[in-house]
Parts: sequence; structure tokens; C-alpha cells
Amino acid sequence: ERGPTLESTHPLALGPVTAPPHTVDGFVKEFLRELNYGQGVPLSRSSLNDQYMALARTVRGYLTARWLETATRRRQSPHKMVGYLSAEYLLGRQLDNALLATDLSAIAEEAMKVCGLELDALRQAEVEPGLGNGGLGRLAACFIDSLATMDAPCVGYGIRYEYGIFKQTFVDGRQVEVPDNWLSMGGPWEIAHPEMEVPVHFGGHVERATADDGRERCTWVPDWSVLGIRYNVMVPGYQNGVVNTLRLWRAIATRAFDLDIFNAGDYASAVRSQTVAENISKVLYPEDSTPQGKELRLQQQYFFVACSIFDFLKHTQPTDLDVRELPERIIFQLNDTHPVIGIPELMRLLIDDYDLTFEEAWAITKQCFAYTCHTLLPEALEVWPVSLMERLLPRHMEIIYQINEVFLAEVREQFPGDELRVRRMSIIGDHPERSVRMAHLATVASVKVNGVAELHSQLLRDKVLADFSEMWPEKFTNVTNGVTPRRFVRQANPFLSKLITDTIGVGWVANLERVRELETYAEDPEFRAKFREVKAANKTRIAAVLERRDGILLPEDHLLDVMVKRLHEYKRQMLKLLHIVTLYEGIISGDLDPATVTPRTVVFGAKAAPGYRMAKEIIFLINSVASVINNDPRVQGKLFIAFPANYNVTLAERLIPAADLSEQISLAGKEASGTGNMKFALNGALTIGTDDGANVEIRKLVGDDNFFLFGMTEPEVADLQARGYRPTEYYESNEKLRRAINLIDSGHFTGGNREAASMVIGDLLYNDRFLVLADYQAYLDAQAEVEAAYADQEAWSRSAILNVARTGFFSSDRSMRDYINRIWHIQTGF
Ligand code: CR6
Repeated sequence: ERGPTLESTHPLALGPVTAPPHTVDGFVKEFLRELNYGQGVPLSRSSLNDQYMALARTVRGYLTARWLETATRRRQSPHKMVGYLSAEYLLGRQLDNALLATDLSAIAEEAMKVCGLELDALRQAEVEPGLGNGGLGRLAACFIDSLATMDAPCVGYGIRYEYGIFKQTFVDGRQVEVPDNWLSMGGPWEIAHPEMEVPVHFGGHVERATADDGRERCTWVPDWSVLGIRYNVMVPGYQNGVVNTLRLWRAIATRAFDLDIFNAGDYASAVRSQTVAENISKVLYPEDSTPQGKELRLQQQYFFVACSIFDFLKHTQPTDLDVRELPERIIFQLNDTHPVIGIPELMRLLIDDYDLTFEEAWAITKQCFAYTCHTLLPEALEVWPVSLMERLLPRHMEIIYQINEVFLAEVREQFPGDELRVRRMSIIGDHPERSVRMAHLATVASVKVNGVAELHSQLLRDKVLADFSEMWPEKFTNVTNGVTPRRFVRQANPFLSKLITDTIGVGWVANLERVRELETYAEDPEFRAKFREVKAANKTRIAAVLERRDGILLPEDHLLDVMVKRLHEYKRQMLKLLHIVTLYEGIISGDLDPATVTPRTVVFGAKAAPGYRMAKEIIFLINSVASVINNDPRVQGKLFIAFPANYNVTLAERLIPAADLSEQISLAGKEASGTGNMKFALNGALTIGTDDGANVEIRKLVGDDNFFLFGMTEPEVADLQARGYRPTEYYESNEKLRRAINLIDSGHFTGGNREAASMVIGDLLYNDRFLVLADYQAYLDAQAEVEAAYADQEAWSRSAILNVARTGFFSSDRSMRDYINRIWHIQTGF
């Protein structure tokens, strides 16, 4: 960080900053100090929140010394760094992660005991920061964890939403959203810097004048501005003394702006302007992979990238920075299209503030960005109406036009006479209205474009961005997603972690490929028995969690079948529900003897975007089916459905380690990668899945015998859709399917009300965009295979162990190494 250098000769000021001693006494002392002086209470009168806050601050104190040290070290030897630009970071709880990183868990536990407190109770007091929707936001959190663990120079940039992803509740089986006021009890993990404000402008017009050198200069005269306030969150590496930074921005009103109006005597509008400004970082948009095109959303995007780029140029770089050297100093990674407005923003700064020509600025900018695409659904690719852009960011719109002009000239040169291609590739689209295609802008300006799993990257190259990959084949690459083994194995699954460490040593936590050493143990009956004990212990643990959290009483000794992810038609929660209803219908119609049914508990976890009607109807239907089946004595306890509300990172950490079966059943070609699929496999669940996203790679690694594959492939899907798909044909020709659908349609699950399921059923029969009915029979067959396999517990355990042993590839450390080698070309550990 740049800033004034103060000279002091006092030995304490000379540094290095030292962390408190790693002893129980040292920890107790720090904790009591935080409680007394930080919270202002004695232990005897402290509330649970006081204790949690003091504990969090104590652990943060241990991190701080390393954080300052890391920053000093990086400052002394400036290298190219990564600016990870992401509108979402789904961090999950921080306390446990920080304890693990600093290796303080045992000390903290002991220290709390000394104070008469229970560490576990304090853990429960933490409200997780839900600053993301689902996979994309959680991926960003895993990536910054890995970069710190690899000692890679990275700053994560994002938005400090006052309200994160909504809290989901169910009222009569229907989703009701409650605001997530995660900061209401205080945010002990962030450090605010209200003095380091960054001005961000909006609206107005552009003035141009010819300067003495004969060149035209532009001045953007905005008509309103806000300030970005910096909040630093520490991102600790795993027991390596490195602490990186996540920098989140909060919007507040500009003081000057307020004062003008206030002086004019209009107090009410002064306050109103403050509200307008603060709205920008007020709330996370709850849509997952479907953009809503709201103006406030564009404001959020521009706000955070403008703050971040400014911060990098003015605070992170030396004052005498030569901007021509930028490509050797920074690579901004665009996490989907949300931060793509950063491209014209950097251009604007280079041209208008640093006085470069357009050509010079473009040559630099084109080397400073890389773009990750996270979807294939065409409707999910962001576009912004030109009219909105012109109104909100007039100077940026001009620059985008200029970029497009230069780009299309290149296209025409390479493909003369192909005006159709020019129109397809243009950054500006004409239909249904003139708008900016953010994915095109990102592709044109980036050094590399990557998808998030092999299949997805291939479809990106061959379909969604085919014209671009033809023009620049070398621009396209793949980096398969990954998950951090620290949070999702070591922390989430202490029983399995102990078994692994006892067997192969502790090295796997920072080098996950080492779990391969477990392969031979799959053949060892004693090890398999221990592995089953771990699973059983995790089932007991989740049963206790669900009872306390949701009042759900899980049956014992069931196959635990889990489908947790956002609710989306393409993910096909309905396929899972049809399977359940088929089993149930078989039982109540007398076709299926309950004695022969594998006892099974199905757990759903899913939030629907508040405006996504169909998704909400599906949630209602799942809850309706659950309440009928769970209470029907004819089922004889063989089937149970649990749908705990508000699935989040904290629940995932408890649920995933307990699962036997992982449901990854999206329509082939629609799930870009998935990351839940990786977490389940690493925790010893077997996958039932389609040939989609990262499932493809999971199956290749674990082997066909240890994976339940079913359903159409992507080319088969494309082919069926081209021929014309008619779901009713499947309904008419498949008796089980017909009976399951008829049972739902009869109102059996909805108190006799047939209307209640009509939207979902009507869509399945007459539209079924994601081919649920076409894959139904194959899914049923695969589930029959699951039952057969589960009957042989020794063979099942063997497969489950092989799933753990063979999926070390899915560590986000490996993903980061791939980004470093294929895209960023940065150095680590200097
Ligand atoms: N919704 C993909 O759908 C992928 C993550 C992270 C998603 C999912 O398959 O694993 O990104 N896409 O790459 C978007 O958010 C646009 C997701 O989480």
C-alpha cells in the first residue's frame, strides 16, 4: 500500500509486527483483552455475541501480523499480480477457517474452556457472509483461499453488500424470502478504511476540445457521484504464514455533493441523495446465472470495478508508475461478465487521465484482462441496452463504439465480404433492442477466454463463441473448476480427515493429489469398516443439525440421497421428484412391496430466485410431496424426504460429508461445471449423474464402475431438439411415468387441489425445455443400479473410497495452478 512513511526509532515501531504467543495462556489473555477493551464487558456479564466478537477479533489478531508481513514482503519486491474481479464471494463462516489456517483450533478450544466457554457454541454464533448466489460466488471464495495457500499475489475485489443472499423460509410449503442482515451483529472480520475514499461518477455528458498538440481531448462531465469505501477482509493461506486481501467496496454519498444541497436549505434531498448512493451496495441480486438487466445492477458493476481499478493504479502501484508497464504488473480476471465494464473504464483512465492515444490505450488494455465464462444458457449472457449505457456511462459507451469499430475492421479484414459474420460478432447487437453484448466485449479485450470444465469450454469454442474461436483459436482455453480441500474436506469432515491423515499423513491438505495413496486401502476390509464408521458418524451429526435447525427427524440407517443446489429447471429437481413419486406410487398401488425398497432419505436444498415463478412452484411441490409421503404409513418408513430451508455454505459443510449419493442430473450441455459434484465425490459419495459439466471429468477419474451415468449426451440432446421434442410421447408410452404424473396431477399431494401443481405439470407435458421426461426412464434404471450396488456394502465402500482417492484433481489449488500457467503467468512464493 502506498501512503505516508512515518519514521520512528522506537524499537516497537521498527517491527516486524509480532503475533500473540501460540499458547493457551497467550490466547486467553488476548481474548479477555478483546472482550474487556473491545466489547467493553467483563467475562461475567458478556453475551454470546460479545464472546463471539471477542473470539473472532482474537483470531483476527493472530492473522494481522502475517497480513502486514505479507503486504510488506510484496511491496518490497513488486511482481505481476492478479486482480480477481468478482461481483460475488460466497465466503461461508470465517472463524473455523481462520483457526485452521493459523493452527489455533486446539489452543482456542482449550482457552475457551479455561474461560468456562464452549468453542462449539461460539462457532454457531457466526452468521455466514452470503455475498454470493451459488457456485460462481463460492468458486471465487475457493480460488482466493487457494491463491493464499500458494502464496500467489492476488487481491480479490468485490462488493460489500449490506444484505447478502436472502434467507429462505417456508410458509405452508412456499418459499418466503427474509432479508439477510448479516452485519447487524457486527462484522469482526473486516477492517474499514473510511478515509480511503474513491470517487465514482455516473451520468452527464462528454465534452471535447482540441488541445495545443492538435489532438482531441475528452472530458466526462458526470452529473452525480458516489464514494467507494474500502473494507479489507483477510484471506489466510493454510498454515503458511501468508495472508492475502479481499477488498470489498461500500458506496456512500459524496460529502461535497451533500453539502451543496444542504447549504441550499434542502435537508430532505440531501438525505435522499445519500439514500441513492447507499443503494448501490445495499443488496446482492438474487438471480443465479440469469441476469435481470436492472439499472442498479449496472451501477453496482461499474461501481466496484471503478473503485478496484482506481485502487490498483493509485494505491497499490508506485507513484511514478509508467502505465505502459501495466501488463507486467496486473492481470484482471473477469469472473463472468459482471466486471466487464472494467475494460472501457481502464481505457477511459488511460486516455482521459494518463493522456494516451486510443491505440496506445487499447494495446495496453488488451493485455490486462482475462475472461471466464460460467454459463452456456444463451439467455444468461449479459446485455445492456445502449440507451441505458449512454445515460449512465456516456464516455464508456463512446469507447465501446470505438473498440467495436477497430474490432469489426479486423473481422472484415480476416473474413472479407462476410457481413453476416460481422453482425453476429459485433459488440453491439440490434435485436430486440440496440444493446452491448458484454461477453463479446470481454472476448475481444481479453488475453484468454476460458470455460469452467472440459465439456463447457469445448461447447463455448464450438457453439456460443464459435466465430471468435475461429478468429482467435489460441485465445480459448479450459480451466476446470475446483474446490478448496481446507474448507470442504479438512474442516467440513473432521472424521474423514483424521482417517486420511492417520493413513497417509497430513500432506494431502495442501497437496490433494496425495489422496491417491488411499487407492490401495479400498481393498482393505479394515479400512473400509473405518470408512463406514466415518460415514455413519457424519449421518449422526447431520441428524442432530437438522433436528436442532429445522425440527426434522431423519430416520436412521437410510441411504442418504442428496440434491443441493440452486433451484433451476435445467438442473432438473423435477426429475428427482418424479423418481420419488414413482417409488411411492409403486408402494401405494401395491406394485412394489415396501419390504424390497432400499430405505432411502432424499434431502433437497435449494433457493429459488424470488422472481422465478416456476422454480417457486417446484419448491412448493417438493414440500407437498414430502409432507404426504413422510406421513403415509403404507410407506413403512422406507422413504423420507427432507427439505431444510435456507441451504447455505454452513449447511453444505454438514450435509455433504454425510451423503451416500450425489445427485448431478442436469440436462447434458447445460451445467457449465458444477462444484457441489466435486465436494460430494471428495467426501465419499457416489454420483448419479448425466454427461454434463465436470461430471464428465469426475467419471473419467473415478471410473465407470464407481459412477452411475445415465441420460442423453449433449449431441443427442441437440439432435432430439432439432428433430422436435414432444414430451407427451414419453408420457403416453411410459406407464410408470404416466402414473407418477397422474398422481401429482390428481391433487393427491396438494390436499385435493389440482390447480396447485398445474403450472409444473402443464409445463412438463407441453414444453419441458430441459427434457425431463426424455431422461426419466434412464434415470429410473440408474437408480435401480444404485439400489443393487448399495445392497453390497463392501463393494459400495470400495467405490466410495475410490471416489475420494481419485478426485484430488478437483482441488482449487490445481485450478489456480492452471490459471497461473495458462492465463496469468505470474510468480508465486517470492
Ligand atoms: N450458476 C454454473 O452454472 C458453475 C459455476 C462456477 C455457474 C455452474 O455450473 O459451476 O458457475 N454459472 O463456475 C453462473 O453463475 C453464470 C453457476 O454457479
